[in-house]
Amino acid sequence: MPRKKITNKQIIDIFREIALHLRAEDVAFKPRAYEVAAEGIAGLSDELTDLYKECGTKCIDDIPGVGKDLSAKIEELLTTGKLDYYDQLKKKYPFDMLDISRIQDVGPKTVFKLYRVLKVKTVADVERAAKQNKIAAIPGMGKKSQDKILRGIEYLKGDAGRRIIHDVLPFARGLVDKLKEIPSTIHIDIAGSLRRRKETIGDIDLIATTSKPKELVRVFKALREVDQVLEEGPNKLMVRYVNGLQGDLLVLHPDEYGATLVHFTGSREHNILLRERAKRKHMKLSEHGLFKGKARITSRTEEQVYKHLGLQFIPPEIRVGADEVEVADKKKIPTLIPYDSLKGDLQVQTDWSDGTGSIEEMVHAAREHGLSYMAVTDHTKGLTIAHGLDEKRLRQQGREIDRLNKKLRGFTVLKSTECDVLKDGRLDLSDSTLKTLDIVSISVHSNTSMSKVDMTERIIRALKHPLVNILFHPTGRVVARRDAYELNMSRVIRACREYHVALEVNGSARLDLHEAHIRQSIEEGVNLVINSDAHDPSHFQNLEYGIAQARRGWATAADILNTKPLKGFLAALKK
Ligand code: DGT
Ligand code: CA
Ligand code: CA
Ligand code: ZN
Repeated sequence: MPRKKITNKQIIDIFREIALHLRAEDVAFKPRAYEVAAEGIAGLSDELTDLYKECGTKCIDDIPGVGKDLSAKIEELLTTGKLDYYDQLKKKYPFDMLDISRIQDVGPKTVFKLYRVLKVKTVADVERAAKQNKIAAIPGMGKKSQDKILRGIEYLKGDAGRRIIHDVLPFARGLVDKLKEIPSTIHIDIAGSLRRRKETIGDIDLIATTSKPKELVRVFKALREVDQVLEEGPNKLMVRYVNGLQGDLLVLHPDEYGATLVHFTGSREHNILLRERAKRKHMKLSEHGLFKGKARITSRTEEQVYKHLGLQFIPPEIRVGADEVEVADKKKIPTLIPYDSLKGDLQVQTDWSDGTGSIEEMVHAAREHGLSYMAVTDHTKGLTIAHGLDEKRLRQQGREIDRLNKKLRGFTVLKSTECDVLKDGRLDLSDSTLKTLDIVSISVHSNTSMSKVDMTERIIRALKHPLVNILFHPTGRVVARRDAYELNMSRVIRACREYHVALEVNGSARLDLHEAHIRQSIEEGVNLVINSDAHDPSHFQNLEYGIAQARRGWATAADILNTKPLKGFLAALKK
C-alpha cells in the first residue's frame, strides 16, 4: 500500500541525486541512465502515481529513457513511497548533494570533499564556510575557488524558482490539451515567458476564452496536475502545480482576445513599447483591449493588434523590448525559421561513448523526428569520463556506419566526432583519422577556467585547423547552472567566418549559443546549425528548443544549414 503519494518531481530529484553520487564515485554509464530517466519523467504531463494506477508497470516502461533496472526502482517508489537504495545512500552521505552541486563549477566530487573536510550539508552551510574562509584553506581549493563558489551561490539565488524550458513546455502542453477537450473552450493558449520560449520560466501563464467560464474553472481545478489553488478571482486563478511550479489561468472575453494575449505574452518591456506607440497614434492598449477614445477597436487576434498599430506581426520569441518594434515599423522582421524545418542533426552521441542508444536506435528516433540525416559524434579519448573514442575505435565505428548506410533507405548516417579541443588548441585526434570523417566537429570540455585571451586563442587555433567544420556549444554555458567561460565571442565569430566553420545552436540544457550571439553571427555571415546533442533516443525533442533559441536570435531557415537536404547541406559546409 502506498504510504504517501510521491510526485514526479520527487522521483526526478531522487534520480538526479543518485546520478551525482555515482558520478562522484566515477561509476561508468549508470549515472547517465539515472539522468536520462529523470529527464524522461520531467517530460511527462501526467503524474506517475496516476499512470501507475491506470496501467501499472507498462506505463513506466513506456517512459522515454527508462530501462528495466530503473523501472523497478520507480515501481518501488510508487508503491512504498521510498527507495531503499536511496535511503541507504542518504544514511551514509547525509548532505544535499543535489542542491550543493547546483552551485556553478561545484561538481559532485567537490561536494563530497566539502562534506568530508567541513561537514557542510546544505548550500547555506557552504556559504557560511566560504565566508569564514574555510574553503580557501582546503588543499587543492584555494581562495579563487572559494570566491567562485560564493559567486555561484549568488547566481543560484538570483535564479531561484525558475525552471529550464525543457522541464516546463511538455507539462504545460499537457494542461492545454486537457482544457482543449472541454467542448465549451474556445481558445486556450500558453502565454508569458513560456510562449516567448525563454530559456527559463518563472511561472506558467495560460489564457482562455470559453462560453462557460465556470465549467472551465471547475475542470481546471480538478486536474491532477493542479496541487493547490492559491488565489481565485472572477476571471483569474493562481495555482501551484504538482511539479512545484506556479501558474496563472485567465479566462477572458473573446472580443479582446488578441489584445489580452499580447499583454500576457509580454515581455513587459515589449508591452511598454507597444503602449507608447499606441499613445502616439492616439490609441490606448491594455490587457482590456485596444481603444480609440472610448471606442473599442476589435482585436480578436494578435495580428489585428499589430496591424492597428501599423506594425508587422512580431513573433513572440523576439518580443523582448529591444529593437523589434522599430524593425516591425519598417516591415523588416524576417521570417523566422519554422519549427519542424530541420532535415538533419549534427550532434548525436551513442552507446559508443556516453549515449544510451545504439547507432541504429538513434537513427530510428531521428527518423521519427522527420530527419533524413544524422551525424554520429561520440566524444574522443581526452574525455575519459565519457568513454571517449580513440583512433582505433573511431575507425571501427566508421565501418559499422558504412554497413548501416548500405541497409538504410532514405536516411544517411554521417561519420563524425565531437573532437575535444586540447588545452593548447590542438585536437584530440590525428589528422589522418579526422580525414576519414564526413564532418569534423569540435568542442571544449576541459581547462575551462583559462583567461579570456588564452581561451580565445585556444579556440581560434582549433578553428584554423583545415579539417574543422563545426564548433559545438561555443561558450560552454549551461542554462541556470554554469556560466560561459571567459571568451571574446566577437573574435570567435569573425574567425568562424574567416575559416568557414559553422557555429552550433545547441538545443539541450546548454542552449548555447546565446541569442545575442546568434544574431551577431547572422549579421557577420557565419553559418549556423541547430543540434539536439542527443545522448538518448528521446533527446531529439531538444531540436525544438534549439529552433526556439535560433528564433530568439532572429534566424531564418536560410541561416541554418541543416534546414537543407543532405547534398545542399554538405556543399554549404564544405571548405
Ligand atoms: P516569468 O514568469 O518570470 O518567466 O516571465 P513572464 O514574462 O511570463 O512574466 P509574468 O508571468 O509575471 O507575466 C506574464 C506577462 O504578463 C508578462 O510577460 C507581461 C504581462 N504583465 C504582467 N504583469 C505586468 C505588469 O505589471 N506590467 C506589464 N506591462 N505587463 C505585465
Ligand atoms: Ca510567466
Ligand atoms: Ca504569471
Ligand atoms: Zn556527451
